[in-house]
Parts: sequence; C-alpha cells; structure tokens
Amino acid sequence: MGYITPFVTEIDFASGTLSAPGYVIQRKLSDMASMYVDGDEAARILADEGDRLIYEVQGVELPAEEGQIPHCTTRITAGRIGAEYHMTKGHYHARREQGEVYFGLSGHGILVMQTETGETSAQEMVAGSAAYVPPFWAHRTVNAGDEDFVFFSVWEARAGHDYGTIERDGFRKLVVLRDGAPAVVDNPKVG
Ligand code: PAN
Ligand code: ZN
Repeated sequence: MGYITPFVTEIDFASGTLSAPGYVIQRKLSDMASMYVDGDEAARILADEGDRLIYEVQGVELPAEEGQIPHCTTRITAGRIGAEYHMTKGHYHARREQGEVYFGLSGHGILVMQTETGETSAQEMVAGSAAYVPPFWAHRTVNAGDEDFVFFSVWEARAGHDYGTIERDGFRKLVVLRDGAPAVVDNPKVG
C-alpha cells in the first residue's frame, strides 16, 4: 500500500472549497443535458442562455488502493432544468459491495438512491445530516433549495464509479418543483 503521511484539510462549509484540493471537477449542463427528463428545455437553455455550472467536486488525491479513504466535497448550484432540480450525474460503485457516507455542510438536498432490483429511497439532507449509502445502492444528490447545497463524501478507494449504468437506464425517481415545493416523483422515462 502507498505510504501517506497524515494531513488535515480545511473545508469552507458554505462553498465546499478545500484548503488544498488535489483535484477539482466541474460538471456543466452540457456534460449531462441528456440526463434531465426535459431534454428540450436543456437544449433551449444551452442555446439561449449558454452553459451553466451544475456542480463542482473538490477532493484530496489518494492512490486507488485497498485501505485508502478518499474524501471530497460536492457543491450543487441552485436551479432547475424545467421542473427538475439541479443534480449530480449519480452512479453505482463499480464494486457494488462498497458503501459510502455523505455529510451535509450547507443548504438543502435530497439524496436519491436505488438498487438494481427495483428499490428506491429519497433522503432529505441539511447541514449536519450524516447519510449512509449502503452497498449496492446507486446514489445521486439533488439541490432542492434556493442556495448552494454542499456535502462531504467519504468512500473506500477501490469502490470505483460506474456511471454507464445510470446513463443508460436513468433513475426511477426525479426531484421536481410541484405546487411550489420539491417533490419526489416517478421518472416517466424509466419503466
Ligand atoms: C461522491 C460523488 C460526487 C459527484 O463523491 O462522486 O458527489 O457525483 P457524481 O460522481 O455522481 O458525478 C460519491 O458518491 N463518490 O463515490
Ligand atoms: Zn459514490
């Protein structure tokens, strides 16, 4: 195993900014337009308003080896594509038996999860919420508020990320604005 000396990272809870990020990833609407249920509205925004930042990830760089514990922040911007709130791409872990912990730092989110056998779950997250993503559950976070939603994630280094299954099949549940509030509804495009 790679030898790592101990270190501390300072995190700004409001923005998710790390004092010394090993990497920063930005996901824009153009990176994930096809994941929103209202594809026409995603295309209209890209054409009329230009691209927009949906979320940013800042993490520490660690070797992808047994025993290492990667961790990062995610900041999802506030906004919607049609009725659907800004969200992450979402994924299964490539090694399905690996779980994860999320910890809310600021704002209001909904953690949407599902299994390959058809179960679904949607958990509210605010500052101070520690959410458990059990093994075998795909996970996506949604900003259900009107300010940034920021959370911290901790997982095992060999979990790996399988984005392809969600890109192909989608999530069964969507988080949309309905009657003035966020609502978790069935995805009409997933049978
Ligand atoms: C999280 C996510 C992060 C971004 O750290 O990777 O929130 O979401 P996507 O990976 O779906 O783009 C995590 O679940 N890591 O395993
Ligand atoms: Zn994960």
